[in-house]
Amino acid sequence: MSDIPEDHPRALSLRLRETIEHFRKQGLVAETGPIAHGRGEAFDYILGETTPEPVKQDVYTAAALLLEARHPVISVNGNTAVLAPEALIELSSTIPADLEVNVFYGRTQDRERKIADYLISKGASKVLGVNPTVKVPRLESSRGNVDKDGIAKADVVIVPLEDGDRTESLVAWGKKVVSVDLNPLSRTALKATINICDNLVRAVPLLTSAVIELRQDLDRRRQLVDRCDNNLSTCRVLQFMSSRLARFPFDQGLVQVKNADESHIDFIATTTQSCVEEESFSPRQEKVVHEYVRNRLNKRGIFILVAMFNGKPCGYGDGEIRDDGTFYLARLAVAKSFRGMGIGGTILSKIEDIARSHGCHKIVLETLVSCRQAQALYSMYNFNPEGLLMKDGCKCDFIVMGKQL
Ligand code: PTJ
Repeated sequence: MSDIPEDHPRALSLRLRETIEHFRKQGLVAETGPIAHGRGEAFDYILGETTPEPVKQDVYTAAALLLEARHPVISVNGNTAVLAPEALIELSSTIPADLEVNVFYGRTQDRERKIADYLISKGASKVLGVNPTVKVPRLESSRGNVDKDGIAKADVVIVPLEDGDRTESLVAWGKKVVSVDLNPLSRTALKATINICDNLVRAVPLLTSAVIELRQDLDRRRQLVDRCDNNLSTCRVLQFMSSRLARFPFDQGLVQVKNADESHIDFIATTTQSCVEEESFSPRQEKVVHEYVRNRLNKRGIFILVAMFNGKPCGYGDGEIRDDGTFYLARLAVAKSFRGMGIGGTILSKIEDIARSHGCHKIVLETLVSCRQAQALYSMYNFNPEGLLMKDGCKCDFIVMGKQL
């Protein structure tokens, strides 16, 4: 294999790729094994190549299922065998659970033997699944061939990195399935009793540690098994992924909020005008033209913040401290093409910091009753509706919202 420098930022990932490719040439990994691996890598990027907190809980649930099992078995395919052989062997002796070769592509005794021999060369004492004699009911593919002393008898099966139909058939056969699949939306992940959405190379050692930790803790084990809910786990991991994606502009330092100056007047006036046109601001706000903004800049007690995306203005917030000690947020607007990225919330948080640091006890604002999007944003930031307002000379109703600081 090639020399990947230790300090290469993606050394582990490159090494795993080379491992997959090396063993593909040897016939242990299926021809399409590298494609499956690449799909996993893509999802691992979204996870941040670490095991997220919600997935750690799923690891414990899986460990509890394995410890409560009468006959647990670890199914091993080509990719799995070469990615984490030692870790799988350790897991198998810790639970304890037999290892069983089970492959989908090009299932010949030669391939089964190669994978089993490889695991034995790495320290496994026994590997099932070579020349299996039992068929999983209603599963025609070669995945359906299982060992009479292994998966056929098992009540819990660990199924890492797999295409979907076997998990469904195993569950229909009355078995519990622990899958390890970085794609939380794969059929395997969705149909499993519990999916561990993590890279196999991280998940297996974590699973071994969890098995050790839970071995004596019968109450916790039973509780984990009772509370096992793969749909909830899927939702939590999807939520983790989507919030990680949503944080991207902020993690990358692409968004900054600063005090507005003369150079932002044009942006503020134009954005305000478009908000009036799309009816998220009231027609009265048409008065927020260049001169009006210029007059507010650098005035004591008035704060105009501008959010910058990659150096370009993308939103603003304009408010003032009132004599009664409240902070009145007169306007908050994000330019159309920058919406939905959390920029409004970022400006709002800065406004809150300013209000607090100036001793204000509350932030108040008015927003059009018809502008549900704005109300949803303010509610998310714990603003509560306080009443309705009819403004002179304007036919629009406003909802007053406030947040105690
Ligand atoms: O050795 P065989 O013949 O049994 O074939 C094995 C593969 C993996 C080629 C076969 O099962 C297959 O084609 O699988 P799929 O349908 O591509 O599904 C593999 C799943 O595993 C995908 O959802 C990937 O995202 C996921 N995956 C890939 N690498 C990892 C992973 N999940 C966890 N850890 C990984 N390292």
